[in-house]
Amino acid sequence: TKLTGRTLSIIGVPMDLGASRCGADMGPTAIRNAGLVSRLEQVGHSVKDEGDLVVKRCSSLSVPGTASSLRHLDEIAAVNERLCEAVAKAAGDGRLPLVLGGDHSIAIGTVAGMSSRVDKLGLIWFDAHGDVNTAETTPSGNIHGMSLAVALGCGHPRLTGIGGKTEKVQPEHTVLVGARSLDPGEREFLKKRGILVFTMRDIERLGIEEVMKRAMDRAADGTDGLHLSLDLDGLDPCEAPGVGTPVPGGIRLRESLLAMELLADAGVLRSAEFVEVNPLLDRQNRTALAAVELIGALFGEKIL
Ligand code: 6HN
Ligand code: MN
Ligand code: MN
Ligand code: MN
Repeated sequence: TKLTGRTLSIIGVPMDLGASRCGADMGPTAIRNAGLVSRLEQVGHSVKDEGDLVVKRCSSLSVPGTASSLRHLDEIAAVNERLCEAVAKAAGDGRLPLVLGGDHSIAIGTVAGMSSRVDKLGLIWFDAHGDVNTAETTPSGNIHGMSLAVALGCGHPRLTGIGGKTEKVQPEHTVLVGARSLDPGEREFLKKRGILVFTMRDIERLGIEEVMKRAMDRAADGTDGLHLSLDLDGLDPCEAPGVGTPVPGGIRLRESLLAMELLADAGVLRSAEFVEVNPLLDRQNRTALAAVELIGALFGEKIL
């Protein structure tokens, strides 16, 4: 899968129901406004912008979240069903799906759609968080903190039932990069399944190049290519402040750009999503601009 001259399908998912703070629903607009399509066309890709999925507005974002209650389950399941179909259609037609979020609950639909088209899908989850909570472990009831668990086949049946098989990706082909905020139940989940996790400490000690090499070894070896699910809160909040759950001490923009370039060079990418851009919390559209820089690098932009 060479990355120049591809046809990309951009699919926006203006959803913030999976998060506790409002505003990630404006992420796709902010990322497009930061110049996304022209950047991709300059690299030589042809771009089909499929627009945004329709997401119901919810006036009651304050629906309380408690352990074992999943906030906005019905609407999030419905949106992800449609996203799954849109992604599967794009990939089935030979286009590379590029999904714009929206909160991270949309990874449920993206991964489901890709796993219906790709026999063995690898997964790199770039995030400050683990997103492997379930109804039993969630501290918030927010589904954006559960989407990786769902992709691995664990969670509410309304969510794991989307798309064909329950387990969309295997734990041995799943890698977390940038982790620095894991809930107690998430640590247990990750350890029990032997999921490879590169914490900030690992990135600091090994360097992002070595981390990405090892991550790709796991996610791309013995698979038919990989999906990149990139949560902008994986970056340091000083460079990507427009996110709902910022955690200090993150990956620098320049390191993230190198990570994207290494993925581009490896030629193993089948799909990507950029999530959690929240323009209401951003400064000067910085986070959306960072997303566009990262997408440019991921799709083969070269400095020289
Ligand atoms: N994200 N672990 C926390 C929770 O509520 O489950 C935070 C989740 C953040 C999710 O940023 O995609
Ligand atoms: Mn809202
Ligand atoms: Mn996160
Ligand atoms: Mn996330």
